[in-house]
Amino acid sequence: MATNRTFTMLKPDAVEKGHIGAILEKISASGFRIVAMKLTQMTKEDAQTFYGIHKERPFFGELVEYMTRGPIVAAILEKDNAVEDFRTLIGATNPADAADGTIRKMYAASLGENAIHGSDSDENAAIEGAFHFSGREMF
Ligand code: DAT
Ligand code: MG
Repeated sequence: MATNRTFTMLKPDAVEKGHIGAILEKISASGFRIVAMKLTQMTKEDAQTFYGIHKERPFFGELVEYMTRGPIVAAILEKDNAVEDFRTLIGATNPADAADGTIRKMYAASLGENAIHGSDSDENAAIEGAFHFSGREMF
């Protein structure tokens, strides 16, 4: 995958609250092109694998429960400097620390339920995108 791509998930809380449209509008208005997208639900095994880096953390069980409790929107996005610019757009992990106008500030309830994922490096963007999509699902 090219390094001008990132991977995102609109997490179960954002989908439950009906924020898909508003969040996608903000992503598009910020200059990201949607390369791949689907409504899907992660299994426990999917979430354990996806968040494997956090498996020793005390919140891991809660994180897996949350991420599997309902549908998510998974997407690959393209823009110059995609990874960094998207992390800026979503804001800090804890919405209490997120800047005004960021997606987490606007739509996230708490640190544990923070509405949206954004890859933290080009390498992880490629791994995470490939976890959810095959080559022929990417446009
Ligand atoms: P980010 O999603 O900003 O990359 P991360 O990779 O450190 O943050 O953590 C992944 C997710 O795990 C995060 O979006 C929410 C949850 N999480 C992180 N730290 C947490 C904590 N201290 N308590 C509860 N959930 C936490
Ligand atoms: Mg992370």
